[in-house]
Amino acid sequence: MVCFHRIFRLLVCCLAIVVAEAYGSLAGAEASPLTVWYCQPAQEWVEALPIGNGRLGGMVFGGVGEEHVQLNDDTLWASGGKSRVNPEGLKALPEIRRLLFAGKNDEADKLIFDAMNGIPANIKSYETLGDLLLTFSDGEKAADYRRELDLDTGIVTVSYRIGGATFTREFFSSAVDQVLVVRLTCDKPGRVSLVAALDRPQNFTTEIVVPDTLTMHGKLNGDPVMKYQAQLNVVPKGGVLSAKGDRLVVDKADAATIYLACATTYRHKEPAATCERQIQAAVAKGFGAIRRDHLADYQELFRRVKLDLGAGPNDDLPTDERLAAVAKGADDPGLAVLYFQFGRYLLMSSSRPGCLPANLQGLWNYHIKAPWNSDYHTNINLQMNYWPAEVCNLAECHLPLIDLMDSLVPSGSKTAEELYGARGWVMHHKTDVWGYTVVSYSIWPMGAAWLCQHPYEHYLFSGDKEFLAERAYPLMKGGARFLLDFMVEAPEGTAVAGRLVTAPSYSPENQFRTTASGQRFSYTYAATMDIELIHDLFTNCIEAIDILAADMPDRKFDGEFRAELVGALKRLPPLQISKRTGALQEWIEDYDEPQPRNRHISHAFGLYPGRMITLRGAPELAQAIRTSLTLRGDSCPYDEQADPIYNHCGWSKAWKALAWSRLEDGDHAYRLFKSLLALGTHPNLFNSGPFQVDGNFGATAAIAEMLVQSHADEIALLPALPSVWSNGKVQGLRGRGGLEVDVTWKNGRGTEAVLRVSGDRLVKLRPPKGQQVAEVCGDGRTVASQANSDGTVTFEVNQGNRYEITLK
Ligand code: FUC
Repeated sequence: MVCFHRIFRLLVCCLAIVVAEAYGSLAGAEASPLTVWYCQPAQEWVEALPIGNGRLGGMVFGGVGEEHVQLNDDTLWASGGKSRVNPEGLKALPEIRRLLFAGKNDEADKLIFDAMNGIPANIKSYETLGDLLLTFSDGEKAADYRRELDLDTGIVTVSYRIGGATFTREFFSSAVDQVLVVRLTCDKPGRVSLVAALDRPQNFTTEIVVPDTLTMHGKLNGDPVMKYQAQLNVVPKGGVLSAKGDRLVVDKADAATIYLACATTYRHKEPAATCERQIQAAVAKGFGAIRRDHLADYQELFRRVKLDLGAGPNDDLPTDERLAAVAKGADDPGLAVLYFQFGRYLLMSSSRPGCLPANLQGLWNYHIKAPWNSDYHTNINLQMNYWPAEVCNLAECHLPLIDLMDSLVPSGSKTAEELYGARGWVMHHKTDVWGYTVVSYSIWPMGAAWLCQHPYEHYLFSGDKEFLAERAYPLMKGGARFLLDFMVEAPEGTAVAGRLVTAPSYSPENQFRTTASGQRFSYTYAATMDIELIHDLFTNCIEAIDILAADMPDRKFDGEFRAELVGALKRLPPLQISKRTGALQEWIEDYDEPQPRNRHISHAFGLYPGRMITLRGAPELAQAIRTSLTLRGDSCPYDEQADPIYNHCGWSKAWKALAWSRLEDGDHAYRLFKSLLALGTHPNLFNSGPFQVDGNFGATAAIAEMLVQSHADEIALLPALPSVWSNGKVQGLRGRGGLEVDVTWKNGRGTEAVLRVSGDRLVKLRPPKGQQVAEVCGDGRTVASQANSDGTVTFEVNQGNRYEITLK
């Protein structure tokens, strides 16, 4: 049968093109809507614009007389030396458990603190590389100033006019050529004059090596081994290049290109030689070719996803003014699009294959000792960094995280054995690039279990069985193996006697009060999040085993391990719903909560990012977690007494927005997103408090989750569409099972969707609330589909095909 809807749409589309040609396009022809821009230079670091190629980053301030680019290299981590397990830990473990089960929490807490902390008990900081400083002789006064980051090109541009001359600077970090590039031009000849210098807060030496080459090198803070080297070359067009002290001077050139390279001993035996090689190659290749290759590489990733939420009254305002308007209550759909694409930009810029994963600040950090060391926190923050990776079509940017996990397995296995007498691998709530897996102040041996969700998700989205067999499953199996050994049977007298439980157990960064003493405690047994994490990992492992077994000649694979997992799953305690409040309990016992508005929502793991609590699969639990989220509220105090700047916790709002999206309450999810924009966003769109990139990534994932979901064995279209986004279109989001999804909606109702599929399979599609699927077309023909009683339709799709779905 021919698809009539499709023909009708084609006609409408042709008509629209004719009308647009006649009257001119409605979209402004000048600035790309995907531009973050300002009318003034940055005064503060959180106003500067980030660039990055996954490892080499910069923050561009854009001053007229003084340009400042703060620099980062992803490997600039001071090493803490080899970390060790506390030798007292394993001996103390049985006693700690006995005390916890007996409700003697104060004694347990003390023993945990004395016996379990790793040596050293903390890690060292990720450090700034320093600063590139350019001084211009034309003074500060300029007209028509503009500073922008075009997300469609990954290029920051600063432009201004002095007298009759227009000056333009371009900045980008090339993933192809591994150099950071600055291009300085003027539309009048001989007007580019500057002095270039490198600087650092401490531990550095700068020198001119040959007349066009400036280097900076040194060691890291208190570090015996790590050395870094940066090299800067200036290539002027016309004019004169000279050296003065440790600075390069360009006089009266028509244009100049600056190349900056950096290498450290983390990856390179001879960092200086690496820099020299990279710079020589860049100079030989030339600016035009480097820029062209950067664009090709960058746009191949960036342009995979398009989002349009319709026009708004503030579309033509600079970004800081748009943010200020949102803070006063305005809705700005275009700013939401910008924020979403900025999140994708940040991931592409801080996490490319072969680089280290995005840390707490992504790649960008101006400190020697950063807030929380700009490290990897694995009790929410690192995972959140990667929530947009798959759904927002940047799957390769996920790989650095999986590489980091591989690198943690040797030390994580040692820690498992020495601290818990367990097989498999474990890590706690912090790590660095040096394999830190021991306890750092809180015993939370669930870091590996949570991280193990990531390689499995990478498989689920792609369907790449080789990746599943060779990379994902071994990591997951090791994580599960640890938990099987770590869990113990809850003794008589406890709330869940006879069940398998974690002990000690901790619900990240929250505390409870037991009725017995009224004192606050952190440690217990079987915190809800542990049960959810274990359920997730074990279920994923069982699924993975079955998938891999299906391809074996005898259909057998890891059968004994599978049986162990199935047995343990049956013995996990059920999640508990409070008889007092109807909320999902955060702990196994219905403890009193001294911080009812705590920013963490660890027990919501099962809802997002987990799959244990789905709206239709587990309605009672879904209702209970809805109650928990309601009680928790939408603000997220870090600490009631702390400086309010710490209290915006963007990551917490982003997580809550994701949870409400999974509960299909788009307006509530949007409220949280808006509050994150209004209260938790710096002028440069970085997530605020002390900058943490997790909030950016979490909110990016939340926007995707409002539009398309695929966690409950179905593709749900517009499951949590906020009412303010009544018209829009998204293209290129990914769904689990090798799908790419486009959806268009008008007046709050879906009109059509497109699926591109990379494998033969059955698709179960859930239309937006109150709507139905009118027709599914593949190759211009109607595809037979079956309507299910739960409102979904099921149809078969074939590899490489495109399916058009009409909604009614
Ligand atoms: C966790 C959070 C804090 C902060 C830190 C980096 O400890 O509880 O709010 O985000 O990570």
